[in-house]
Amino acid sequence: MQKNTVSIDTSVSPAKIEYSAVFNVAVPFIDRHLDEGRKDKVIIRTTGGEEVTFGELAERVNQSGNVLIKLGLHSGDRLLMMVKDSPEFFYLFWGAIKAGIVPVPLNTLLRAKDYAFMIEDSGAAAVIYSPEFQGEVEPALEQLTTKPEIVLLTEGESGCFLEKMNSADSNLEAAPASATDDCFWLYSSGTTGRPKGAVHSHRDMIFTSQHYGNDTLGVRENDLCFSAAKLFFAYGLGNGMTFPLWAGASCVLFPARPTPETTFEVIERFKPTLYFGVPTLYAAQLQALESAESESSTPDFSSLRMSVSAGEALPADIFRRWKEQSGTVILDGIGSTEALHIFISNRADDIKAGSSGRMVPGYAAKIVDEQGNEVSKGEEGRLLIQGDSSCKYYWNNPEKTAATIVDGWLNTGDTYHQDEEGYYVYGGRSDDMMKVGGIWCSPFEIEAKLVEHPKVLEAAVVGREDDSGLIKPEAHVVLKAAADATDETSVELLQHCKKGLAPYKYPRWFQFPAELPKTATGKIQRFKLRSK
Ligand code: 3UK
Repeated sequence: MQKNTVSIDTSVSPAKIEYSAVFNVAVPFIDRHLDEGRKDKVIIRTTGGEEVTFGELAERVNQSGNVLIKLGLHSGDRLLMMVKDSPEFFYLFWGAIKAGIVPVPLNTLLRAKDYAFMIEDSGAAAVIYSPEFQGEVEPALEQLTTKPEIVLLTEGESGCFLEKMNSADSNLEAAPASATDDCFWLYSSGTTGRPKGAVHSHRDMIFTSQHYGNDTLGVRENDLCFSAAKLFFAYGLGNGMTFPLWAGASCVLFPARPTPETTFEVIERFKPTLYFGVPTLYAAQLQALESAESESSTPDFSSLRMSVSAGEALPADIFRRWKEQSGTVILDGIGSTEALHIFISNRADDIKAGSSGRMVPGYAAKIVDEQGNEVSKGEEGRLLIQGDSSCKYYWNNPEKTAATIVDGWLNTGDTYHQDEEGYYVYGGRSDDMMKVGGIWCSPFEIEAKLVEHPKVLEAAVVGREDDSGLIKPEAHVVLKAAADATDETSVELLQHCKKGLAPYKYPRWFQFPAELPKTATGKIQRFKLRSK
């Protein structure tokens, strides 16, 4: 048997990571724990009351890999997963990787049209989904002329994936790969709304888990991680799965929608040590905490040693209020799907509220002007980063790959500057994309939906700050008949958007101008509509 090892030298900073020539990342993430004596330790707890030990996980991953092979999947085939946060997410993801199959977890908030595109774009050989998402996945499959060979529910009917796993062999040899071979993909939204499959290698999850998970957050065996951000999101995938796995720690999985009430319940019941949220959720949680009748209704946050935020910039005011309410600091850090996780971050011993912090060890950054020259300290420019967790390319999209990965540097599309103390400060997107609740939201997609409405002539959507300083979509709509500019029309348009778009994408405000600002060539000037 060829050896499959990774060695980490932590006596240097950043830690030096070396891989054997033959390397499958499922071995150090899953099987290593058996050799290190964690067979009976619980890795996964669920709000449904399930507990999975490292020993059971290793067996289930093998069974899952064996089912995928028996279903006819081959090395390099794509397995699209619309799967809720649950143990089977782990089984499918790692079973695929161990068997040489490429898992592609998808955002479970998307609509049939989005899934149809991704199934086609990825050339998926298999689609496996939780029954909760049947209502969007099945119409997507119906729209396609060529369907994936394998379409299965995870659970809930005879012949489902979990049932097949029960009778599968629980031994599986890891498929031979290398540290830089394609391992898994994550779809990232583009400015035109057409998502791009970011292809990640075997080494990428090790790089993020070691440099950010272990070395920046200090995740250790006695930690319990709770990520309100779901596993399909690169942020949640690290927080809720790869960091606890890498450190031999544990996680708690919660499949439903995170709200202030539900997240507080999970914190009280499971007593996590690390909590991961996004700014919008922190804002909603604070509103609930600050309007609570008495102190006795404040949840018990004493188990938390730290909170973490990413996805969009965390306003300094939210940092301050959360510390007051929960007693913990929030570490804000910027990450991306392409970089896989956070590459600039605050640290427990080095925080500047309102900034993204400093470089995570192992990553490099430069801030450049339009010509690609580095700007001087304090000046704004485009942020480029480098690190061994960066995706190799976008599937089926050489133009976007060439525009995003230039000479080994990843163009984040973000404007940044470094302040006099060296902290990185976010200055906005270099394009028109918005982050809403930590998830990408393309103005073009909402505009396209609005113009479908019979009363609408044209529309422009921009980000506008709400009362908490967080960005939400605002629609500027030119109506066919000026007399329709009423509250009733706003309600109608709102219903129309909610029906056809992912739930976080509807406009929160409607304006009815007589016309939209445009360039000579007819391009809408969104920057002129943004609130000053
Ligand atoms: C923005 C931030 C300011 C920024 C992500 C943590 O968000 C993640 O990935 P996405 O691909 O979006 C990436 C873009 O989101 N952004 C993210 N975090 C911050 N802006 N401050 C922040 N702290 O525009 C970036 O380019 O959805 C976050 C870990 C993994 C991730 N994928």
